Amino acid sequence: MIINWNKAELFASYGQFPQIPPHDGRAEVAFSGRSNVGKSSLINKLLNRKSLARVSQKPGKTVTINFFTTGWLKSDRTPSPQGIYIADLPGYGYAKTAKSEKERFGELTERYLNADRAGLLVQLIDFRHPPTEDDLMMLRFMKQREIPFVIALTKADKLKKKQRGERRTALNAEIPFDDIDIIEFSAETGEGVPELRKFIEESVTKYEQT
Ligand SMILES: Nc1nc2c(ncn2[C@@H]2O[C@H](COP(=O)(O)OP(=O)(O)OP(=O)(O)O)[C@@H](O)[C@H]2O)c(=O)[nH]1
Ligand SMILES: [Mg+2]
Repeated sequence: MIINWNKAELFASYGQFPQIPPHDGRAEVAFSGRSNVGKSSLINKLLNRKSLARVSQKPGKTVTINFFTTGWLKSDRTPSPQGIYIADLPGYGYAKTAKSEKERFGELTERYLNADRAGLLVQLIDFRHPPTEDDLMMLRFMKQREIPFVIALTKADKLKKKQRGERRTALNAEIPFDDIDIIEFSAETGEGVPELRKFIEESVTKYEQT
């Protein structure tokens, strides 16, 4: 499917457990990662918008799932049949988040994943650091559920070429699976945007064929 990446709008925000909007069969791609890893920045870059997804000054603040859609029907503002949904999942692993908020995060994300909506999950991992235990838990979950995923290594602009090579080598040992798709990404320079868009388009095409 060819996606019009330049027409995205916020579709809905859901923070109040247990609300998750009904799924209407359009393809959906979810973005997950620890708090501050750059999810909202990546989504904005992908959708060619400056501040569609809120980039937080205070990490760990947003315990909501924000849904975006790429393109509406002009007449009544329902998502167009060619449109896909993008789900910005709440960031995890922020130490200062209150316990009640963490529980709500867990419930919301778990409920979302259990609803089996995402045809693809983009797992964001900070290029500079080894994956956290929570990152690995997400990857194992995707594997176990057979949910297709791709890893986006964020903030690539912050690494020198040599460091990049070192981190890529280290990741091979740190991520306990073979044949993982990895895209190096920077919301600062736009590196990785064409690759990620192409990956999503191909994966949505596969999703439509099943
Ligand atoms: N240099 C650089 N900074 C980035 C990049 N992506 C995000 N940032 C910065 O990292 C911080 C967090 O970015 P967000 O996009 O809000 O991260 P998030 O994962 O959505 O965070 P939560 O919503 O709190 O879970 C912001 O200060 C961004 O400007 C990047 O590719 N390069
Ligand atoms: Mg965010």
